[in-house]
Amino acid sequence: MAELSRITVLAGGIGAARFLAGLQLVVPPGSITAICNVGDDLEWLGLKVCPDIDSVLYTLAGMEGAEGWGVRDDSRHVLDALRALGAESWFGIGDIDLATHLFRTERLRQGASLSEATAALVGARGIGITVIPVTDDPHPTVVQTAEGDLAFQDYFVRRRAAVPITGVSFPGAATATPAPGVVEAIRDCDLLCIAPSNPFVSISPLLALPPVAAAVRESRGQRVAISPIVGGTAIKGPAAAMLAALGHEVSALGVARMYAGLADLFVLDTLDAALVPAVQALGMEAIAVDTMMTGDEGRERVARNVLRVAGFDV
Ligand code: FO1
Repeated sequence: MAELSRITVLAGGIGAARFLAGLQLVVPPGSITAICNVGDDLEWLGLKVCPDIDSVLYTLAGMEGAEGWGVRDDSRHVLDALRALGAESWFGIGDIDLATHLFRTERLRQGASLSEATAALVGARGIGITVIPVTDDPHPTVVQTAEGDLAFQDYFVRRRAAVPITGVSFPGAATATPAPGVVEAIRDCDLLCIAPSNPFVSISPLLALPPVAAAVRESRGQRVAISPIVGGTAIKGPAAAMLAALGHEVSALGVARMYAGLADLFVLDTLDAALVPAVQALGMEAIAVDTMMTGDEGRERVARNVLRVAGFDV
């Protein structure tokens, strides 16, 4: 069995957060680094909101909301008061969640980078995993639709992902540079996981930074991608609809095609075991295991399954 002292996870929001929560139950949290998407970030009434980073932090702290984002049982007094003032209220910020955005924005205003502000939040929440935004620079995801280009949250929350999409782009990718530690964490790990996150709007924004894609290609770690699509549907979010809209097969195989050359092993759900030979034909190993992360038990089981099939003893 290979030695496992450094695990790096390329992470979007909710799916990645659940996978990381499982991992931290199985290996020492200090051995895990999450590289987080910032393409979903938005400015909300002057505050910097980072939904994917926050989903990861709240989940690792055991305080995530029922939908996987925001804070469990949070109140919305501030949002209600803003609505009464006639302010924009389509983005559902809760009162406890608001403290995170105030804290982060104040740190940024004082001159901290996003990765420094994130590290401060990680420390304050007592989280043992290292969480790094992929970049400290602006790197938004733009969704191209029949109605024109939309910022990600404009598409996803304001328009309820109901506008037909024609593409996704990352206009900041040409100038954004990876945050400190990102390239090293990807290149110098024992295991590099591509979390079960949306390939278009969670993982592609990370890979859109050329040094990040190069580090994935050069990583000395075993590279394992976990399918976010099970039985032709997404566990969470618009991944299946995006695969269809952008001309991909709506299946784990459709996702595997996007990761050909970037992963050594593709993990798919037992429900999709029949796709194993087709994934292997893409030039990577493929193994079907239970990938359903229901409850703490499910998250731990999936983490153990992934580590086991990747050849690590846990
Ligand atoms: N998702 C929604 O569907 N509606 C919301 O009002 C909403 C608010 C929100 C506030 C803070 C936060 O961190 C996440 C929030 N999300 C909301 C989730 C978010 O839009 C997406 O889940 C991610 O960006 C996709 O990974």
